Amino acid sequence: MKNRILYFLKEERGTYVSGEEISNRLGISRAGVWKHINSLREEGYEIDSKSRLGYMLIGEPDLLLPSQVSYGLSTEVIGKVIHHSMEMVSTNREARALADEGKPEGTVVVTERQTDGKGRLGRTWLSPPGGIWLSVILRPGFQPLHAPKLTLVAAVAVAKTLREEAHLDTKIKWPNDVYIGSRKICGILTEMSAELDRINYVVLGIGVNANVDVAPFPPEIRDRATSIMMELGKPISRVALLRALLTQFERTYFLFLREGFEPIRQEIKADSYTLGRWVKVRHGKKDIEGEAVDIDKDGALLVRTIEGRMVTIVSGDVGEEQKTSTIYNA
Ligand code: BT5
Repeated sequence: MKNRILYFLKEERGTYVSGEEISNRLGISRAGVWKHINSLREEGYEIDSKSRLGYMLIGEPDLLLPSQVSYGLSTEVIGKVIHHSMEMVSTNREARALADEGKPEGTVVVTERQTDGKGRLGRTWLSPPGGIWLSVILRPGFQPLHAPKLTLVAAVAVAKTLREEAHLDTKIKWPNDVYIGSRKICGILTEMSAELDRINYVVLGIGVNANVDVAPFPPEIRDRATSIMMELGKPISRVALLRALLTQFERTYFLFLREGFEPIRQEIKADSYTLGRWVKVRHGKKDIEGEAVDIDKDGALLVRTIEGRMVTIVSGDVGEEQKTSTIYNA
């Protein structure tokens, strides 16, 4: 009901709406209207009230509140239910707990800051206020071995969203990052609960440095990180961006479910940061060095080594290497 009152005020923005009109339109008591208006004010909405005129929405909080994000969101599955709180340890952790309780596909968890945001392999993801830190619960019907492709599906969706909404020249760094130039603007962490031949759920965690200042980050991270605000020189509407991201993610996810990985693969190849570069990848216990030449039909990275051997990298960290001319000519 609270959201219906909010949406009513949004539609009538710029004019006062009487308590009586709201109560008639939505079928609740005047006291009920007043109670919900106060609760909206507590969330940070500025609602003016004038004794004979009624209520007018004059300011909205810059928070990723479900009431804000859901307004005008036209997805079918993704983000139909959004869990939000001002602070979480990690949205992936929260989403896994919700998925264990049986929450459906498309459930989104989002927060303003994480106190222990997770990267891959136990690494830390710095998550101050201003970013978009979210996780999506997915329950795909395919075999667990296909799950890693979802990281790439998400990367395509993020890259496209930042290109369309913020006009940034995004590139996908295999397997889980989105870059602007040589700096990371987004990282993705995919976690799964599965049996041998069946996925229980996948939690897809996406961290986008939206209105984040990376200056306070430790130098080794700061020098390789950027944010939308830093690229544009001004903050962006995080609510609009999250809405666009959920919409784009659903489109890309549905495309993947319908047509398989090939269209996703083509998008990654077209916007790849990694392909064509000289890379060093940890492969089992060894480091493989060579040129990243292709993404295969399963989303794996193909690296051609100095000896001309083709190595398929299924997962791992890709570091860039300076290709020295002596090695190259050897
Ligand atoms: C990732 O790991 O890039 C996955 C990050 C996923 C974060 C999201 S936020 C919502 C959801 N909930 C979570 O708890 N996590 C997910 P990885 O490829 O391992 O990269 C981690 C490395 O990125 C760190 O070791 C730092 O070097 C760097 N890093 C940390 N915070 C960063 C930031 N905010 N921006 C850019 N780089 C960062």
